[in-house]
Amino acid sequence: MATASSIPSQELFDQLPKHLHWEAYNIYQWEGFWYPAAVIRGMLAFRSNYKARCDDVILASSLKTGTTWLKALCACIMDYHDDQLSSKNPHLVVKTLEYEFAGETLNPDDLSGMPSPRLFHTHLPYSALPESIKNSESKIVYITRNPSDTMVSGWHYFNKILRRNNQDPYPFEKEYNNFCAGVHSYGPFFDHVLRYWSESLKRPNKILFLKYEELKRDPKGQVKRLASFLGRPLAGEDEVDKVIWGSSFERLKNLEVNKNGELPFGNVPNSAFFRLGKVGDWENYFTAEMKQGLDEITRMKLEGSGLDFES
Ligand code: PAP
Repeated sequence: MATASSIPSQELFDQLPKHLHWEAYNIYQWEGFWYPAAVIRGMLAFRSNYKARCDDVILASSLKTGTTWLKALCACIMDYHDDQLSSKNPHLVVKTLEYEFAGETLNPDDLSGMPSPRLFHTHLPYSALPESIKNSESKIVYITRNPSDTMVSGWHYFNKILRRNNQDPYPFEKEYNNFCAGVHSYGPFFDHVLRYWSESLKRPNKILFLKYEELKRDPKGQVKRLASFLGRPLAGEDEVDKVIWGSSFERLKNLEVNKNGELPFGNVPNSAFFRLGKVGDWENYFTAEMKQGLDEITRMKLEGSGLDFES
């Protein structure tokens, strides 16, 4: 197996464009996107070792766009008699593959021994996925969120996990500028979103494209759409309601495991994934100029794509 640690060397990273992320660690530009070194190693091991099955389901998202919610929703839909979420954080129920490969906590034998259908997640952009995922019948569900709320959510998250020792919060404006420039983990945000969007238009049976705001506005309609796409149509309104409640922010945030637990990698507190869970919190942080600036970038990037965001 090409292990995560065997590729690539630090010398190779030293030759890549790099950026000091949150005064904490470097992120590197690789094939057009920015990642920490461990994620690049994990991505390469994932690519060389993952063999997709036709009934795999891969959830995909950039950071802070609804990953935790989508993991919980799909866990409820695919496994709703066995409520794993009551005792496990959604990130342990549905694992993010490049992190597992980076930590060498998953190997090809574990993967091949898993019963079907397998449910996984990745933050990788479409272009970086293993060929076997792109070319097989396996399904992909992508979730995105309006860029302003995504940026604000990320600023809170990294303040919580990277600025623990009574440090001042990272300057909001700096993070805003990095986000707008696309220099952030798994960024540029718009390149990430647009490729999944265009693939979902080309192959709607392969890729389902969801928006955080639509899920908030019409949870019943979106949950039914998701369940049908996964080949698990829900029998009646009761089942739809069970999925909505089972994966809801209010329920998950208040579970003991998410109030006090920690993820095994990086000592990330589970509570860091449940902050506010609302649409429009950007209003409490952005100046009028900031909103105008990011809206203008959004308009330019999305022009002609048919995609839009609600904020
Ligand atoms: P990740 O990419 O690091 O896994 P992700 O789950 O995408 O993070 O983003 C976290 C955001 O989703 C948080 O948003 P906020 O900062 O604006 O509050 C978090 O509160 C929100 N979130 C987590 N779980 C749910 C849920 N079940 N329903 C709605 N929003 C949720």
